[in-house]
Formats: sequence, C-alpha cells, structure tokens
Amino acid sequence: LPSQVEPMSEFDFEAYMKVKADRVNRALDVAVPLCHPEQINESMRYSLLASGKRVRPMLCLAACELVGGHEGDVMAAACAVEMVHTMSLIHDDLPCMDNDDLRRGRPTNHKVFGEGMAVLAGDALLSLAFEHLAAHTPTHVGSNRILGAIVELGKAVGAEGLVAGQIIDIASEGDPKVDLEVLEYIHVHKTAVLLECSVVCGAMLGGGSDEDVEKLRTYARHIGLLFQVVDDILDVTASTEELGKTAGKDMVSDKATYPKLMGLSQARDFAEDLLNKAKEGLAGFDPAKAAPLLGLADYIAHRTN
Ligand code: GRG
Repeated sequence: LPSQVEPMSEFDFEAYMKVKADRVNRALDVAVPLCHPEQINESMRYSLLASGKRVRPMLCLAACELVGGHEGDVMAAACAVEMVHTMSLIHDDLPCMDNDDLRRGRPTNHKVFGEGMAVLAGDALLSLAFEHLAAHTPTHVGSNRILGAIVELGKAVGAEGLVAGQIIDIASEGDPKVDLEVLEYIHVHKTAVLLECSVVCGAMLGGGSDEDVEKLRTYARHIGLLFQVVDDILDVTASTEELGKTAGKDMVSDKATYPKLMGLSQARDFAEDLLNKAKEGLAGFDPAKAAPLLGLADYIAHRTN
C-alpha cells in the first residue's frame, strides 16, 4: 500500500508524552521555588512535583500547537491547570472530605505536613495558578486571550465547576437513589470541566479562532467524561484482578459508578462511544496536526492507571 494511507503512523505518542511531561515538570519546579517560608513551599512542591500523569498540561500544550501556537505561549497555563488539579487532590484527600492516606503513590499531603498546612498548600496553589497564568503568559498572546483563559479557569474551579461536583458528590454519598444523571453531573463537574478548561485555554492562548475553540470544547467534553467512565471501569477490573474475584470493590461498595449503574459491558460501550464522539470533534483539523490530541483520547480510553 502507498505510504500516505497511514499518515499518522509516524507519530510517536509515547515519545511525545515523555518530552512534554519532562518540560512541564521542569516548569513546575521553577514555578514553586523553595523560598521562605519553606514549610509551605515544601508542602506545595511535595504534591505538585509527585508523579502525576500530567494529562491536563499535555491537553493544553497539544491544543495550542494544533491551532498554530507555540509551547511557550501556554506553558504558564499548562502549569496553572496542573496547580489547580493538584490543589483539588490535596483538599479532596483531607479527613473532612475523602480522608485518604495515599496519593500519587505516596502518603497524602496532610499525613506528611498536617491538616492545617495541607489546607494552606491547596489555597496557595490555587492562588498561584491564577498569578502564574497572568504573569507568565507572553504578552504577544494578547490581553483579551489571557483574560479569557483566566475566566475559563475561574469557572472550572468554582461553584459552577470542581466545587459543584464535590458538593453533589458529598451530598449523594451512600444515597441508593443516585442515578446516571446525578453520576454524570458529578463527573462532568469534578473531572471533565478541568480537562475542558485545559484544552480551551490551550486553543485560546495559541491563537485559535472562536470556531476552533468550540470544536475543541466538544472534543474535550467527551474525553472529560470518558476519563471518568474509564476510571470507574478500572476500579472494577483492577480490583477484580487483585482480589481474584468475579466482582471488584466498586461493584460491591456503596459508591455509584458507571459499571454499577449500567453494567460493565455497557459501560465499556459507552466509553467507546465517547471516544468516537471526541475524535469526531477533531475531524475538521489536519489529522497530522491533531495526532497528539487523538493520541491523548486513545490514551485516556485505554490507560491502565
Ligand atoms: C477547587 C476550590 C477547589 C476546591 C476543591 C476537593 C474538590 C474541591 C474537588 C475534588 C476534585 C477531584 C479530586 C476530582 C477527581 C479528579 C480526578 C479524576 C483525579 C485523578 O486524576 P489523574 O488520574 O491523577 O489525572 P494524576 O495523579 O495522574 O494527576
């Protein structure tokens, strides 16, 4: 067959992820120096520089480059979305929320630094995210675009975004009446809005047209929900393998999940459908340039952790 039949076969997604994650990690390291007062910066760095997958920064960088922007135009925004994500994890793990002991393969922030410091590290990361985006995005990007990104990030964090998802999640804990509509609300707000914000900020700051931004928003909405459906499936299949039993922990626990509410096989079909819809959102772009976002959609759909 002629070589142009598979134009994307040359794109090495794993190498792309590694290069981008290394650059994001370096930028995050510089963004939070270990200065006075050291305890708070140590606590922020402990969670921020732990081994996260960096999915949100990568989405931001890939969306920027797809619309013709350069990595430097959005590195500050990519760091900002990871700061917000990390602060939400620190607060989510607190005893007053999920009360978790482990995160990113190590003891949670409050287990190491104490609850007070963990609350403050989350607050400081949230504040730094906005400061960093505003202060370190190159001025040639344009102040309207920078303001637009700040508005997107604010919406994604607040009572229309992560906070809304967390509130409804807490309120519906143990409630046997949680149905697919409530579950989708929780996941869209707790997870999808920040993935969407990452893509939209990347496209806006990269100089994308309104039409580009809206097409990429559609892509991002689908991968956002996909991310969580896959998480729910992994909870079942991983724990099934671990326990060597027929039902994993989230098939038997109180928590509502997609496999529990629609069955494992239908949850898998739903994930496939979301993946296809996400890819349709990229149909209007040059496939070679869209390869990183296509690869990220496949990665989210088929990841194992
Ligand atoms: C945002 C002001 C403010 C408060 C936080 C606690 C809270 C309100 C919201 C909870 C948000 C939350 C923890 C959502 C779960 C998101 C999620 C899917 C986490 C796992 O993401 P991965 O797999 O993790 O990308 P890594 O560690 O790889 O980055």
